[in-house]
Amino acid sequence: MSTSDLIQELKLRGLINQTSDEAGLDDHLKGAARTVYCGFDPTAPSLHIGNLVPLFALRRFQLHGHRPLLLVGGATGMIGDPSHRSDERHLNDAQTVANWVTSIRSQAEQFLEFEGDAAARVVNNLDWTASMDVISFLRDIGKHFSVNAMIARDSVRSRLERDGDGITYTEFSYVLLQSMDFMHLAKQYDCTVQIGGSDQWGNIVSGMDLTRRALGKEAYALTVPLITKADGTKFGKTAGGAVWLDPAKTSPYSFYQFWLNTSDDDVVHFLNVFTFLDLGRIDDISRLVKQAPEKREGQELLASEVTRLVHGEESLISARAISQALFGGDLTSLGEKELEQLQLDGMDSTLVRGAVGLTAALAETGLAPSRGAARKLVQSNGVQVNGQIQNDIDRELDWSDALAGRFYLIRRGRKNWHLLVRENG
Ligand code: 629
Repeated sequence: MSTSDLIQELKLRGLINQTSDEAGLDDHLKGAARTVYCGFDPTAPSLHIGNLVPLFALRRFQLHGHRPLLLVGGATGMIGDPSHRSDERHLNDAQTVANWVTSIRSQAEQFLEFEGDAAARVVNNLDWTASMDVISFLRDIGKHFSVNAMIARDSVRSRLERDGDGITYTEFSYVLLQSMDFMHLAKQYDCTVQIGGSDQWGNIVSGMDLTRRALGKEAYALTVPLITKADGTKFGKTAGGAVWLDPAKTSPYSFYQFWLNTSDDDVVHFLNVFTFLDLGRIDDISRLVKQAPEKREGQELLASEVTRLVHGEESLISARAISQALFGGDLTSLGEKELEQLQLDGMDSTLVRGAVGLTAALAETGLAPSRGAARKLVQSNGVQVNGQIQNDIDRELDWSDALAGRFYLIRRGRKNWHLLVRENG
């Protein structure tokens, strides 16, 4: 463990977007083990892969001997951060926010160590914000903020200039709460560094200024870049929407597939940002990617590393098993848990009550345009059920030979899949 070369490593990995004072921060981090924090607001029941960038950065600080504070925004989640949002957020009720605090906290915790010299700690800003009275807030915090400077900030200005609903006083006040957090953590835990995504720069710098002014304490800001793809399309989105960390929202199989589908132009960048492989290893891989991109070794390594970090070794093994079974392997090797992952988000699926004829199923699921076309497909050996070619147009799917008793994997041609799932009752 060393506190010495963190900034250098972050730079080489492409993980620094902005710092408040790079040389000063570098000296500061080399001088001693420091306390660093990053905040996550409970705006959904799960984190998504975009959140991994600052979260993994927090872990990198810890691996270099610094103490991470993981902040969950029980208070800020009740208000709504206007940063880089074009419209006002919907306010969630207190119970919803509290539930999301719990789930986000337990997701994020797994990436940090809670024992040893650099033990992490989880904090919730509701603990010091809920008890604050409005007069103290306006006098002690508000007096350090210039409205003139606040309305000049991008996140506020864009909402003031745009036609539409503008911005409410609620969201306008958000930056004061996040700034108060930095000050509180500086006082309470001697926290001197806040990190976050590049969209958090304004909030972080405001907290840094407040901490300096109110406590006379030096503080530092570091942001990681928003991840972009080489082809300019948005990172982290699939046809099904965001890629979530919660396996009940994005299955480990589609999570694994998401990373496996990374382009050759992005794969080395993503290995740097989303894995803890050392830079020498990533260099070796980058040569392989250049020499033999068709082997997709970079993608395989990326998908395996990130899936293992987020879902664990067992889920990685089953994600690989599903992939192999679908791309040429034995479908009967798939167990119920794996088939349920496919049902969740691995392929189109339909719930079926009772027995159904194969040709009817083909037409109803859209695998064939009509019953007639379905019959022709079956007769020409174009259809497989659970990996077996079916050429009997009278084939009944009666669940007697279904996988795990309730799944039929239907395949038309090479690439078109549909899952029939038996409906109970
Ligand atoms: C109180 C709240 C603090 C410090 C931070 C916060 C949360 C912060 C925020 N962050 C985003 C989020 O929670 O809204 N105001 O969704 C999110 N962040 C991770 C990255 C991000 C950012 O958690 O920084 O850029 C996106 O991945 O949007 O005292």
